[in-house]
Amino acid sequence: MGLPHYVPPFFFLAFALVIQSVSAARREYNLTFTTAAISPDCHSFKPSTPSTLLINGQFPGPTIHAERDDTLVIRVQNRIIAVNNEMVTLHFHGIRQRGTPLADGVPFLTQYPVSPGEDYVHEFHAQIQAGTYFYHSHVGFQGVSAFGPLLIYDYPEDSKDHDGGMSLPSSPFEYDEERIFMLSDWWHKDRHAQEQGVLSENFTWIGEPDSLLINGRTIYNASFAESDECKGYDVTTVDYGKVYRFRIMGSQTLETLAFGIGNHTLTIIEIDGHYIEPVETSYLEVASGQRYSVLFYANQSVGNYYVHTDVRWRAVHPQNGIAIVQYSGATDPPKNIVPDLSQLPSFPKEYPQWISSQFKPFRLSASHKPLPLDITSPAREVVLTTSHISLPSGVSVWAINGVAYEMPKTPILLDILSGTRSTNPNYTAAALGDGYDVTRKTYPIRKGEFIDLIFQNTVILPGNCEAHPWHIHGHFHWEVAYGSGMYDPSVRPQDGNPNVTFVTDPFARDTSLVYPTSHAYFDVGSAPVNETKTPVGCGWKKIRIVADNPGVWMVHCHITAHMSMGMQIVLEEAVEEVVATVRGKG
Ligand SMILES: *[C@@H]1O[C@H](CO)[C@@H](O)[C@H](O)[C@H]1NC(C)=O
Ligand SMILES: *[C@@H]1O[C@H](CO)[C@@H](O)[C@H](O)[C@H]1NC(C)=O
Ligand SMILES: *[C@@H]1O[C@H](CO)[C@@H](O)[C@H](O)[C@H]1NC(C)=O
Ligand SMILES: *[C@@H]1O[C@H](CO)[C@@H](O)[C@H](O)[C@H]1NC(C)=O
Ligand SMILES: *[C@@H]1O[C@H](CO)[C@@H](O)[C@H](O)[C@H]1NC(C)=O
Ligand SMILES: *[C@@H]1O[C@H](CO)[C@@H](O)[C@H](O)[C@H]1NC(C)=O
Ligand SMILES: *[C@@H]1O[C@H](CO)[C@@H](O)[C@H](O)[C@H]1NC(C)=O
Ligand SMILES: *[C@@H]1O[C@H](CO)[C@@H](O)[C@H](O)[C@H]1NC(C)=O
Ligand SMILES: [Cu+2]
Repeated sequence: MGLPHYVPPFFFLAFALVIQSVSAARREYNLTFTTAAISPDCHSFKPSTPSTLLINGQFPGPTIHAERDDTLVIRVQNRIIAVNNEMVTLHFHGIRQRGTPLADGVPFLTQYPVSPGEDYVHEFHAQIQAGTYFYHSHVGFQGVSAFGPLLIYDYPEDSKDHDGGMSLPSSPFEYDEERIFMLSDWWHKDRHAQEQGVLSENFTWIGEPDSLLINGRTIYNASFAESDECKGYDVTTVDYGKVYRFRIMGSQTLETLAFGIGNHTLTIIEIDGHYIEPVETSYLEVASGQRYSVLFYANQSVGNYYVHTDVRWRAVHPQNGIAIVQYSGATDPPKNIVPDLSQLPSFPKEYPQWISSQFKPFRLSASHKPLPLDITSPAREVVLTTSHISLPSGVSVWAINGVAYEMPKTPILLDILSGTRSTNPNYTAAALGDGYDVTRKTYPIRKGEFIDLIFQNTVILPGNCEAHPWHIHGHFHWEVAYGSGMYDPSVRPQDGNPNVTFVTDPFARDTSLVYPTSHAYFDVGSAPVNETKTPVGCGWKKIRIVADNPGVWMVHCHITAHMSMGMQIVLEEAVEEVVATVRGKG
């Protein structure tokens, strides 16, 4: 079982020919929202009203499986019975929705949110995408529990027996079985109160999570574990000698998490739905919205091993992000096991860019282009400078180029389709300015344009700079450059500036973490300082997209509280083609 462990290219090509003849399926799922009072970490806290959202009665929600040529028909059903008439949507995170912007699930952008008793049907095609995705609510703080896995398989054969014993011919890597690890964060606080707090004139931060959950479970305190209600730690079983594809999903709403498994290395093969050249690592960094697939070689002695997740780039560390990988034949650990924290995998701080500089897109051969992009093409740059500011009213916002997002009164996409919104923005004027159209309240982008978005972290001192995971709807993107301090467009690769890294062979993904490169919470040497009230640049990342998907697409920080506080923009893309695109599909 040496590395890299993948099938030779000729095998892959032979397979590619075979799959051409396989016909696509229509896969229907009903995803039904209800509420319950649950305690996934076995703590005595339960919200006073049963406000935790479940999907099909489960937390996390059920796994959606599809092959990439399939059409998914997903009926979202709001069956919440509560006094406050709570509305919902579902977003299919990482799915490009080419030609199907109505299926993207963003409230007041692509649809009205779904009221209790109502349904909304999403219909879309995965097209050339295959990999690890997830779905989550895009309303308020619902995503803390309203989420579940969405897996798109390359080949029809893959999804037949994903939990069984057969060898899966999943391109281009070989493995026996697969397992899911959904990470999330959990508070002993009422979700509605948290949401009101961050939007209030009397700003109250949501606080740091009390627990870190793996597949919706942990034990906050071993003394609570005895109760019948407590499900204990999540246990993943493996057989000695097999190779597994572990899919790790960043379904948490705040933290950037490290993830590791005791006494085992992980070989990364997929990032956000794109294969990379295998990279062996002792741990992963998973920001909110990011996903990884790793190969896991069950080649250690038969026993139980800790799975560990912990907070990165913020100051508070719940000591309970724990689960267990159990080899068949090992003795069951006691339910109320008190973990020896010194035995957990530890996570060094490889500051600031983790090991992403080692990631290269997967190539079948030297000449194979994994993605249709000439990275040397010039692109229009749009700098998105973000800062946390307190308005005179007392409301605290995260603004982008001085503007905090406000939800439109009616969904922009529906206004385009009904003809009540103009479909001829002045692209030239937007491009001459900072990209923002103040009348439309969007960033219009022209069909076919190459756009570089620069996410610029700033801090207004006294304060701390933070890590922000940026997610783009309707697209994947390439991370083409990053650096510390303030972005300087005049710096070129040949300048050898140590503060800037240009990525020569970028990999694609859909959620990129922009690191705080100074004045950060953990950076006790330099924070907080207070010499100025002018924003200070503290890190940036440049990502590239190609405008090939007419629609209206959210670009936002995937930290739910930041997003609620305004850290989102809308790309209004090839708007003159949206009506024909949507009608053409419908
Ligand atoms: C999904 O819900 C619809 C509407 O309630 C119902 O007609 C259909 O039978 C359900 N399908 C499944 C697979 O449960
Ligand atoms: C604002 O918050 C403080 C501290 O939590 C509280 O004492 C005060 O009553 C709140 N004021 C309003 C107007 O809600
Ligand atoms: C766990 O709960 C017990 C009993 O309530 C308490 O004595 C102990 O301090 C708690 N431990 C932690 C780490 O909270
Ligand atoms: C796993 O690693 C820990 C820490 O390095 C070590 O103490 C322990 O003996 C190892 N366990 C096994 C089963 O190899
Ligand atoms: C287990 O597999 C890993 C990954 O392939 C490898 O690095 C390691 O040497 C193997 N260990 C044993 C004991 O075979
Ligand atoms: C679009 O904006 C450009 C630049 O401001 C301006 O020259 C042009 O007249 C505008 N076009 C229309 C149709 O308003
Ligand atoms: C890099 O950043 C440091 C710290 O801000 C600064 O002192 C230095 O001048 C920068 N180097 C270049 C070449 O810009
Ligand atoms: C920043 O402000 C705090 C409180 O006003 C003060 O105690 C501290 O000395 C200041 N730090 C610097 C570096 O000026
Ligand atoms: Cu999202």
